[in-house]
Amino acid sequence: MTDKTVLSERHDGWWEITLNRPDRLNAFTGDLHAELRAALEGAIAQDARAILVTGAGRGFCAGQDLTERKLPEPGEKPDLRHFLQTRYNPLIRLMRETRIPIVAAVNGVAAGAGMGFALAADIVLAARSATFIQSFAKLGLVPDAGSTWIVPRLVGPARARAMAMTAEPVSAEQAEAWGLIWKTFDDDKLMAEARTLTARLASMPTVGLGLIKQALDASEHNDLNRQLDLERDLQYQCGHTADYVEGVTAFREKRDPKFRGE
Ligand code: T3D
Repeated sequence: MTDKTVLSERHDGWWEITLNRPDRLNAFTGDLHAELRAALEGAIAQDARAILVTGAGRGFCAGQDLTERKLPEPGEKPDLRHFLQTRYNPLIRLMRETRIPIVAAVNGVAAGAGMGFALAADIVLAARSATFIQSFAKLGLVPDAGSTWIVPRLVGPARARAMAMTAEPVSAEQAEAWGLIWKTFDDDKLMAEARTLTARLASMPTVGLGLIKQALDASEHNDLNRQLDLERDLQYQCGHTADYVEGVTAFREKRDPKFRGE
């Protein structure tokens, strides 16, 4: 038995990071936040070329641990900004700003900030039995962990508003049909599929994948002209990588490329 709230396992070029509070459906505590940030930063610092995040047990992540906070006494005004500023916001920024591709394998319910955490990944896979819940409205809260930004961009304003205001669960298959996530798999196939995908990303041109992240993120606020200029500049950078030369050479030689991530 381990009392670690996050497990981190190194593979060949990629890391698997598992939230490990299964009896609480992997709800976020201060310790879990700290260990998750350390695991992500550690993998990035140790030259991970892809990262897989998932949850232990039957849940992916049930959002903020609702037993962690002391509720305010009458007349007391708690400062919830503090927890977003010091925990959730740095986590989501780290995931979006790193140039390393992140895959989320949503093995069970992803609720509240747990859903925002899942959607901050670049590619989201889910078990058929998983559900996605914007549970905040049931607590008198607004969606956080980036949900008010990413959910409308993925599924459109009508679905985003209904999800946020009703807090109704959305099934994995519905989430896939809406474009909230990439793919759904049978429960017993999810982890094998997620590991195969993450290992494949780790063997691809890492610099190019990172610049794809940069281009797609920038497109959220750029007009076409600025985006065309950005594509030109990023392609210039890609042209200087060994992986570009290897990709074109392998195509011409009709063989599989061997990318080194540089
Ligand atoms: O304060 C701030 O920092 C503000 C920021 C907030 C960010 C947020 O994430 S707010 C949203 C917080 N999360 C939720 O509101 C979800 C609460 N959980 C649920 O609604 C349900 O548990 C689920 C729908 C996720 C799953 O339901 P079900 O029936 O599959 O499981 P369950 O029986 O409810 O949960 C299993 C156990 O996990 C249970 O404990 P028990 O009875 O076996 O001892 C349950 O209490 C515990 N658990 C589930 N979610 C949380 C939790 N314990 C603490 N915090 C949780 N969020």
